[in-house]
Amino acid sequence: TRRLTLAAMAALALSTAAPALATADTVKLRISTPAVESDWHAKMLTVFKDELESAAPGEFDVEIHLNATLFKQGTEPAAMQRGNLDMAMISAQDIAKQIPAWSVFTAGYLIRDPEHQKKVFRGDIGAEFYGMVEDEMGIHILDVGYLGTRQLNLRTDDEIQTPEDLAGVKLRMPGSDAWLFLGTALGASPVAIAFGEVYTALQTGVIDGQDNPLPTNKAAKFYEVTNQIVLTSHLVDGIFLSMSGKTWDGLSDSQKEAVTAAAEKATAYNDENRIADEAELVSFFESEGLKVYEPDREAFRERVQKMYLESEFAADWPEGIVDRVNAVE
Ligand code: KDO
Repeated sequence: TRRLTLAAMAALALSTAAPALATADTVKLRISTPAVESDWHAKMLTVFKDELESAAPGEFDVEIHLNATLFKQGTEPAAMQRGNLDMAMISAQDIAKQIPAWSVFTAGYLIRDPEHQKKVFRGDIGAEFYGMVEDEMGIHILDVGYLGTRQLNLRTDDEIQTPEDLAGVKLRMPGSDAWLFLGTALGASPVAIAFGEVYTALQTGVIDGQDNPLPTNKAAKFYEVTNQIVLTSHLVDGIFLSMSGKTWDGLSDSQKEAVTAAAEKATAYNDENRIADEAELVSFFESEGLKVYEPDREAFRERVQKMYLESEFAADWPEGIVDRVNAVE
């Protein structure tokens, strides 16, 4: 029996030995994002890495680059298309620059909540729209993650009840036409600034405010340099965990399966934590001295929806898409 025990111990030691070493065949996956370390979509990349590297030992080496240190915000799709970057979390606004039909998902007050978002993108509509990205951009979308519901966050003290109250308010938006239009539709004067520069722009008063979901406002510490959060809930935002088609096409079928499964675990982790956080964060911001309140949301909804439907973006939306999205229960 003694010999058996020793053999069992040896087997155990082998199975818990250091992970398989990287070989020449190890696929390196470099991911770039502007996300800050403590935000859920940054943490979900670590979940992705851990899941994938343990599911297929030695086959992948996932390298995560946060804070836009590898590629500037918004340049990730082009980098993946050139084959200079393997993975990123891209926005509908990024995609809309190349595929105008995608601007439908940049419209305020269309997606209703995180559950609606998952159903839309994991159903027929998602298959159709992901197919366009695969065919026209050479980018493979793995899954949608819930980035959160965007709210106004201002350094000014004036109460905001309706879009008219935002007249002349310099509202930072990420830099693209689709994002800037959202700022205009809300009634503000949009200013394009990259995510990494928002804190300083708020601190120095270059802008009057910015919009992001509550968990991001906490993670990026925007509450330190602002006075109020107006719960407009104007965009139920998504982030699409994606891979360069060049990298994707080089994977075996079992590797593709492992990558897809790890991506779904990662977005599930992100969504769960972010939804829980959103339900609790109002009291955190109040304890930091911010005013947090709901404006006349119907006034915002009415104006934003009307402006999108009448916009030049809508001319590129596939026939009937708004009704189809609305019909997803
Ligand atoms: C932002 O710049 O406000 C934004 O929320 C836009 C998103 O599409 C995404 O790029 C996000 O920033 C970054 O991941 C940082 O959280």
